[in-house]
Parts: sequence; C-alpha cells; structure tokens
Amino acid sequence: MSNLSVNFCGVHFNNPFILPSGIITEVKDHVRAIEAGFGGVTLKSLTYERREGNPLPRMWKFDCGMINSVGLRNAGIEKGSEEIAVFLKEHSGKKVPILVSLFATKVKEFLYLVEKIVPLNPSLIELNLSCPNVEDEFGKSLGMEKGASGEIMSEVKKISGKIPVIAKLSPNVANIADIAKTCEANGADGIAAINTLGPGMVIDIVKRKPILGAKKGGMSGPAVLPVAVRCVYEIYDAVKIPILGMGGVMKVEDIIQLIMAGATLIGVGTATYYKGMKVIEELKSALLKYMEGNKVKDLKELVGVAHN
Ligand code: RRO
Repeated sequence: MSNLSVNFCGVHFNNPFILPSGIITEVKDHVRAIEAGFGGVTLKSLTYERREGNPLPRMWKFDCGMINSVGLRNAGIEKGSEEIAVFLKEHSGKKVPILVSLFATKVKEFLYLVEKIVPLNPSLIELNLSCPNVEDEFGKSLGMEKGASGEIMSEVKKISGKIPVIAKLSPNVANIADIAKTCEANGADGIAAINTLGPGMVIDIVKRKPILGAKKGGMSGPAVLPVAVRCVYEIYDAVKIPILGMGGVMKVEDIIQLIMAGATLIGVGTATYYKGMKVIEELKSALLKYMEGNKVKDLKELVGVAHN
C-alpha cells in the first residue's frame, strides 16, 4: 500500500499538500482548507500593524495564471495573534499542522512578531522573506538579499525554541540557492519556495490602464511552474534541509516534477481558485494512483531523484 504521509522538520503531515499563505485571508476561514483535506495549512502573513491591503482589484486571472497585489491585508499582530490562539485551540485535535506566516521589513519587528507567536505553539513558523507587493510604501522584502535573510534567521532562531522555522523565498532574485544556503547556515529548519513571480502587469485595453489597483503584482498559476521547478532543483542542490515546493501546481504531473526536483511538501494555492478546495481530494487520489502504478511506497523515494 502506498502512503501519502510525510515528515517535514520533525512534523507529521497526513499528506504532502499545504495551503500556502494568503489564499485565505481571515484566520477563522482556514477551517475550509482543513475540512477539504489539506495536509497542512498556512495562515495569511501577519505584520506588526494592521493593513487594509492595496486598492481593488487585488487579484486577476490572465490566460496562464493569476496576478495579485493583495498588499498584506491582515489584522496586525495584536488582534491577529488573538485570532490565531483561538484557531489553534479549536483545531488542535484535527492533526492538521498549522503554519503561522510572518512578514516584516526590519529584524526588530520580525522578532516582536515571533515573540508573540511562540507561546501559541504553532506547528511551524514561516518567515515570509519574499512578498513582491511591498516595495513602495513598506520597504523592500528582506529576502531579496542574503545578508539580511541570514541575520533575521539567526536572530529568530534564538527565540523560536522548538518550533521549526522555515524561510519563504522569492524567485525574483539572481541566486535563490545562495539565499537558501545562507538561511540554512543561520539555522533555518526548512525552505519554502517559491513566492509569486514578477512583479507583472496586465493592462485593460478598453480602459487603457493597468487592471490591478496597485498596477503591478505577483504571478502564480500554471505559467510559473517551470520557474518553481528550477528554483526547487537549485535549492535542493545547495542545502540539506527539506523544501516545501510550490508554484503553479494544477495536476499530479506537476506535483511529481516538484518532488523529483527536491520538494518534500507541496503547496497548492492558485489551483483552489480554478477548481475549488475539492482539488485536494482529486490530487490525493491522483497521487496515490501514480504511486501505486509506479511502485512507490513512500514519497521520500522520489524526493530529488531528478538529480541522480
Ligand atoms: O499580500 C500580498 O500581496 C502577497 C504576499 Br504577503 C505574498 O507573500 N505574496 C504575494 O503574491 N502577495
């Protein structure tokens, strides 16, 4: 019998599918992903201050994917951490690990967020070092540069205790493997890759102006899969810590590519906008069928095999 369960950073997941951060905005609404059968669920990235988000529209479907500039819409750490405490308590019995995602542009701010979250004991903490939609009013993402990524990781690891910390990285850099390596050297327990690609822009040719309220945004969906596969492949070559691979997964073949490139867990986000949350049950069945057809008992037999 093939088995979908996965160990990632010492945490047990019933299946490798993770809802990436930001697909659902409200903390309590993440119950939809738990009920749909995701193996793990990442909450929307929290920031120090409450953020309304960017002007509407914030998301748009184009021919080969989606573009978003949500602008970190979230309740802020004070209210957000209270909501997370309630959510974790309510769902702790369901054996679906919850990942808390945090975003800041200063080390001190990151540390404040981590200090607030550690007592709530989530399964993992994700440091979002890579939001593409923050440059203008909020400074640059720390993860665009390896020195800053390393510093934040090493400081966070001093206060995160036994909770594994993973770094979510951007594909929009010259050398993603180098940044992953620096995160690992500074104590990261895992890497999540990739955040959205770009930024890109879509123009409404009738109105003669960019469609998104913020004009440009990060791209996700099928168009970005080959970039995600390449990034995961390069990261796998550079580090020993496990990888949560994501970017454009729509079907089982996409999952297998990411695993063969080196991913242990798989993020499935944009596909839920196309097919609804039920896509997870479809992907689970298709993955089991693939494993049984190819005599794969455990997914770890496939992780990184494209490097052999
Ligand atoms: O909120 C956003 O605009 C956003 C975030 Br935090 C992120 O990490 N990636 C993305 O595509 N959008």
